[in-house]
Amino acid sequence: MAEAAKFDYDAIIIGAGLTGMYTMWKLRQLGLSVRIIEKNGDVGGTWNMNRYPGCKLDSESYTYAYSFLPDLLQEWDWSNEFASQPEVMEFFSRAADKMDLRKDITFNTRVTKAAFDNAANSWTVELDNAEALSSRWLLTAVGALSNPIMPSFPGMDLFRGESYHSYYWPHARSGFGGKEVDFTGKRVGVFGTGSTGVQIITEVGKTAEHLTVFQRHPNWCAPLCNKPIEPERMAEIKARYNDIFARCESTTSGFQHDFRFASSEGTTAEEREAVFEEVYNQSGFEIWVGHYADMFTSPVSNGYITDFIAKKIRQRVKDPKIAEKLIPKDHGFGLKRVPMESGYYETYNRPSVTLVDLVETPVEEFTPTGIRTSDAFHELDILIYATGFDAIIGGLKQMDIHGIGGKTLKESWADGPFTYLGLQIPEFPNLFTLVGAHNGATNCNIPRCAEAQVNWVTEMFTKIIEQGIERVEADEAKAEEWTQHVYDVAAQTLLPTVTNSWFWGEFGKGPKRGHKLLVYNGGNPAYRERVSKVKANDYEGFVMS
Ligand code: NA7
Repeated sequence: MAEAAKFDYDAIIIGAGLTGMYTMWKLRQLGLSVRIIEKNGDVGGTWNMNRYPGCKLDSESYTYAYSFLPDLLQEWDWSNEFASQPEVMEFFSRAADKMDLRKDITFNTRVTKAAFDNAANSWTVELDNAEALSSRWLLTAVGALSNPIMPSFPGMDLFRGESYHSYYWPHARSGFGGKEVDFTGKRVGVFGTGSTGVQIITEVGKTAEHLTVFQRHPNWCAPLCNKPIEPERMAEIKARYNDIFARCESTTSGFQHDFRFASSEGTTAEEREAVFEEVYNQSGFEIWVGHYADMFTSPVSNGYITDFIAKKIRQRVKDPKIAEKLIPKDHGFGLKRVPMESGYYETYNRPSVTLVDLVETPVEEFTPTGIRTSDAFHELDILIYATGFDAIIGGLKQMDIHGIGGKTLKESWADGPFTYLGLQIPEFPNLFTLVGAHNGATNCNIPRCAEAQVNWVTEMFTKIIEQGIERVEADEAKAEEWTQHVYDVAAQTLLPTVTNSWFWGEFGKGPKRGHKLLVYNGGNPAYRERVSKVKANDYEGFVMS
């Protein structure tokens, strides 16, 4: 496709994380001219940014690797079942070298605006360096968790100690300071007890003079059971990579783990106890997606595993009052992302660790030396915010995106995400939202489902190139049907009973304001089947011209 004369590029990709990198490689192979615009200083997305202490995979390392670089897979030895951030970053950095990607990436540059030209069937993206670039196709690969949020408390700016958000952890390449943060002899405060906070709290608790955890809601956490990968095991993994990836392709969430039983109905308490005990001591997400599938649909079944995990927390935390504060009362196990932990609960047995329940004793104000809650003053040297992200749609919201007739994405999504297969938005032709809202790759072991998605989209590009197609647009009725399907699937589960998690966003105005699900939870095989059918029906629902 030699449209470079008409436009700056055939395709512009936003984001050089795992998805954007692979997309560039695939589109290049089709002969397209491609540029990635990346807001940060290197490739790797999430793994380039989240350099906080304790940051590691909750997916088995070897299931998280790129499957399409066999040489790299064979030369790479994973140190642990669940690799830490530096190792994951190094893997994807080396992958970028192998694919020779960096020469076509504009780093440290944000897309501020993207506008569709209805006459030319093209996109113009404006960058924060005042440059503007045009392309026929625009693909966003901005990440599901790339737009961090900070809380707002009275007097926050007064605090004179060090403050860090987990996402903007200082490191040399990012320009956020390039230093190691030393907690020795320091009084540290942490906000946030999601997956990130749980990893940070466990690690910082080991060295800080004092650690104060400011908890709003506890989460149900379960043991990661990480361990080193010995050379013989690594050799065996290398020999089995194809089988491992095939297994992940077939499972509900793209992990090796999958449900053993459809239902817990008819089981005895002893049988369930034995199953739960086994999966609790097994590594990774087996505890979440490896036993009774109906824990996501039946309150009774969900109650069984919830009670089991509560019992474990009570066993592991010595002070019964602290244990009760760490047990969620507002949702069942697994209905939010389960933080995987390596000694998290035992952290609260250290005399140097204080748990502050912000529901009981809210923050009143920040001062230069610490935080006053309703019942105490906490002196602090360092504050860490593990307060999460404007998830799934935050990366797109950051940009001013205009479709046909100048319609903004904000207008289109005023009442919630509106997409076809999570991949295209009606009235925003030639725009593909990879691993985005309502998309089968977002609630999954990301590299596995992202690769499948990129493969699917680039197969569509083969057709586009062969047939000289200049415009691809989601059919509105099909998008309505898909959006409803996403909600209908969720309505069959217990997921809508817990809307205060990053799976959900708030939309609408006035009395109509409410939570809308941001992810598709029909599972990996169902999504794959759906998109295969769409392809077999000549990309039904994608209007091509
Ligand atoms: P999460 O899972 O969204 O967790 C954010 C945490 O921050 C959560 O415990 C929140 O409590 C807490 N939070 C947010 N705002 C506040 C304020 N104002 N005060 C106190 N506490 C607050 O983000 P993570 O970074 O942990 O994990 C994101 C994903 O990254 C994770 O699921 C993995 O897939 C990787 P809340 O529960 O809202 O009361």
